Amino acid sequence: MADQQDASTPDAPQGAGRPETYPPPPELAREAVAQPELYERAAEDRLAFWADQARTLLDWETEPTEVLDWSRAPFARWFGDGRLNVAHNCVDRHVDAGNGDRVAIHWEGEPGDRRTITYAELGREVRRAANALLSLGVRQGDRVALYLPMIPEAVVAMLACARIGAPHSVVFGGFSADALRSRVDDAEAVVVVTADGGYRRGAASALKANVDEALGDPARGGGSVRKVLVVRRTGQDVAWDDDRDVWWDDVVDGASEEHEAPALEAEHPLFILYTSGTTGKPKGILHTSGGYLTGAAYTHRNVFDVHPESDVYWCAADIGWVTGHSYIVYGPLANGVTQVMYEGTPDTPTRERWWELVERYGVTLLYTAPTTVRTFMKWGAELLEGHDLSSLRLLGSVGEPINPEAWTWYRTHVGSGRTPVVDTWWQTETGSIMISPLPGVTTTKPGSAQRPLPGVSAAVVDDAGEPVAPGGSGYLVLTEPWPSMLRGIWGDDDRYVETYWSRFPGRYFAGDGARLDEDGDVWLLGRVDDVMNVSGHRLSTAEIESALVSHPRVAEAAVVGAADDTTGQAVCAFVILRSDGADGTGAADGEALVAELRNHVAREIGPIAKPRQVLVVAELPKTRSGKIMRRLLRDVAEGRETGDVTTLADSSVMSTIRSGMRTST
Ligand code: 6R9
Repeated sequence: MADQQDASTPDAPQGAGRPETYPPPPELAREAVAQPELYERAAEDRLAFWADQARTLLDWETEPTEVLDWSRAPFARWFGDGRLNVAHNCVDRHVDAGNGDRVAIHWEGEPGDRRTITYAELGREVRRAANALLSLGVRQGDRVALYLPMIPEAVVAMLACARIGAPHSVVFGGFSADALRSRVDDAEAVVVVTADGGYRRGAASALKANVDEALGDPARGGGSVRKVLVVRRTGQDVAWDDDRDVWWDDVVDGASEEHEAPALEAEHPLFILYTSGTTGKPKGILHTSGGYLTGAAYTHRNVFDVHPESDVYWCAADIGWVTGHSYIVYGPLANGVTQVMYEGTPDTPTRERWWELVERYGVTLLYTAPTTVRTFMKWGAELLEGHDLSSLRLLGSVGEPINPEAWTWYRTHVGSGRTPVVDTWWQTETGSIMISPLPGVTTTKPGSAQRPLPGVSAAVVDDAGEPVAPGGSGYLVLTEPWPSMLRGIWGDDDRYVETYWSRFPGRYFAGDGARLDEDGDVWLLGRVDDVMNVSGHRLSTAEIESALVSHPRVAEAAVVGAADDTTGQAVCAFVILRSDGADGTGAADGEALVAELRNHVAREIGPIAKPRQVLVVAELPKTRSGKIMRRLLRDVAEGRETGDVTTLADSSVMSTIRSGMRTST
């Protein structure tokens, strides 16, 4: 394949007959922040290693002498006698160290408006916002819900909450009024910070209107929310309740710039972030201060090889997800790096928007999701060709397994065939990256997240909880507590114990399937509910999707296991074709192509994996964070009514798929 040849030009992949691997570029190996002895130090004394990270990466008002208190396992306390202020660590201390003029955020709105914010300016804005929240009656320990677009005020609001010790609960701006209501209610938030709207795909979304709907008629009372603080972003008309609503401009701009950051206990709650579980009710994942910030700063620094004086970092996530929390706000700012923040979608106004941003700001480190990489693949590499992407030196991936084709395309076309790609596995619950290559140390292997980071202990175990041997597959568990681990599920201790610590007592059950290869590297196989069992063989949806995407006609694929009378489950595949497909004519569509794709999978993985059905579709149902909702595809494959579609980014996708199927049969 052309892609692979390109990938091998600057540094030849190692090994013949095995998957291609890429050793770190020699200069990076010499100069990277993380060197091989990091693994040795962590292995020698894990707790001393973490204590050392906490002390060296963070500024403590009272340095901790305790490391881990696991006496009430699985409820952990890390650095329990330490005191610090998270916002001080993310902003003020960089100004105190003489770096106030360093750009913290190069922000770009979707319509093209720009703001450059230095650490000194960010500090003033955070202190003003902290005073404004206090003036609205927010007290230490009160929860504040944030429902905002990707604008600097989102970062400011999070840090202002952190500064005064009011845990925030960020609700993704694409969520509905219903979703917002249930999260506000569960956390009993006293203030909601929102905006009139935000820009996405050329249109202004209606955030304030959703807040109004979520909170209902204030006259009825009953809810916990006392004030709604509204940032003016789009200027659109909004309904207004004089008693409840206040403009950000009115209360923040005029507030004092003076605010003494209180030293809070290391275990003071920092935020709640809701994530979906296997049941309908979202789980409020609770993170606290000292351990979380240690994990975020440590992983950001070492996985992205951060050099704050020279790097320009861009994490293209939304602050509504944990990736935005740990790798837009807390990790990067704790490390004092300069970053790019972008409000909108990659195709507005053109499909070259990202590459213009990389060029304009000289982005050196880029972190995004496989689904985005595959979208760029679908659009075609030509779109990148007119852009100078030579500033990029490291690429990261997160959110789902990245198939080797997408990994290789990312490295070849975005990374000009020379940058390391780090595939980072972690979860809302883990708070920070757990499994990932270290860019100056690890010889990377497309498609594998490879090894637990120094200080992290993971294993792949079978049904009985026994570690599998190299070559085996099973369940991913974390075998020792870690500083940025969740401290619980908000208001539901039993569910915390039950969900994460009961399947394999004493170990954290991640809910992901994984395989260990012959080298002992970890390959994530998707959620265990996405692992299929076909005639007694364990097959991963991700593995078959990867095989499908390796076919030149396929841009994206989603595979589900559908009930089958003979084989237990059967493989059912949904594929989107590439617009720049091999023959370009679409002539081989229809039955011939379906047969070809089925055979292709059989060739790539084995006849057992051959899909029973391949359905060509125009779109796949995805959550707003880009995860394919296989549950809905399973409904289609099994001929059922589609279940709850409220978390879909585009709720019309399912009817498109169904009507497409009707016309094709
Ligand atoms: C950070 C984030 C967590 C789930 C996780 C897993 C999947 C995340 C992955 C990955 C394979 C990776 N996941 N990173 N799977 N390789 N590099 O995405 O958090 O939204 O809580 O999702 O995402 O299935 O269990 P969250």
